[in-house]
Amino acid sequence: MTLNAKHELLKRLFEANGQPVSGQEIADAFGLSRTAIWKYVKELEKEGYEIGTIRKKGYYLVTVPDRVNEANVKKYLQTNLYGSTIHYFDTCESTQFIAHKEAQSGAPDGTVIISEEQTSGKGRMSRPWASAAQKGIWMSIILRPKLTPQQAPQMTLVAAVAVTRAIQEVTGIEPSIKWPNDILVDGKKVTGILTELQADPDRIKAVILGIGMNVNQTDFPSDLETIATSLKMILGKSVNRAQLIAKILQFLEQYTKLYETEGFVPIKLLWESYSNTAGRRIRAVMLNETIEGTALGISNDGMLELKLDDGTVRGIYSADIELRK
Ligand code: BT5
Repeated sequence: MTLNAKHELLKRLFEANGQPVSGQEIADAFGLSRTAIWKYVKELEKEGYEIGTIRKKGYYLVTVPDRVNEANVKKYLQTNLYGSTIHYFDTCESTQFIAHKEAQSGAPDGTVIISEEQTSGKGRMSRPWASAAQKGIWMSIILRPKLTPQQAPQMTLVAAVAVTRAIQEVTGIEPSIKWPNDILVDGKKVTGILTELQADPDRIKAVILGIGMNVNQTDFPSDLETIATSLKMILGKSVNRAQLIAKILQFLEQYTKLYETEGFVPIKLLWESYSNTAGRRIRAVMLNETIEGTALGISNDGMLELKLDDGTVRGIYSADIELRK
């Protein structure tokens, strides 16, 4: 990944661990004036970095803001493509809305929209999604996978596996996946995934993958108290959101590629190893019916297979699942 002068400045400030960094050296390396570098320093200050100056020596980093802006995320990013373009907002209605618009105007594969806060975050079927400022990861990723529209719903499961792996790697917490789009810890929801599609009948134009992760909340609105949790509430300490975002993007890129090249079976195996659904008695609430039975697992095309009490097996594409005792 090539860094521009601003990212290089930030990188050097981080690496210098509080020691001064020469603005002149960066200016020379990028063929810019010292004033141009000074303008980047001012931009970084606006983004919440506190930067000191020592005459003739340069700039040094005083404090880093807890922000999931482009520079902070890119510090941790280890992908080939995903996250190369990041659009960052302090606040917005929903990153999904922005991602849809960006996708329509031709945003490249792997473009990421991140916001510190959403005022109208949404779940499936336009349910509200609580997105407190600076406490979580509220992001949408524009993907242009080499898949058919029929294969697109399985991207939810690809994303669920990527998110689970990322949480494990960054925090050591072992979440479980509840089909199709919930990531749970101790039975409470820590992440929800929303997969939306722009497609022709035979061709995906874009998958808009929304990921909402509760990271550093210490409380929730009363209607969510019993069903939601955050990584901080589990660990007892704050988690670096930028690092988590970078890890999610890394696993998402890896598993999307795996799905494109090897099909759904390897994803299904990974998914089943993290799932808490298979083998459980569940109630599946769908738009026009509710059925109960034992979850057998998922089929090779991502359907949840449910064995009803009369022995028949039903495949379910989309439902709300209640895990029974
Ligand atoms: C989901 O829907 O779980 C998908 C959530 C996707 C949110 C992301 S954030 C970035 C992107 N931009 C958006 O606007 N959306 C995506 P669903 O399975 O329908 O779950 C919604 C239900 O979860 C709500 O009806 C609440 O009961 C509950 N809920 C709302 N906010 C929550 C939160 N922060 N944590 C846990 N549960 C929540």
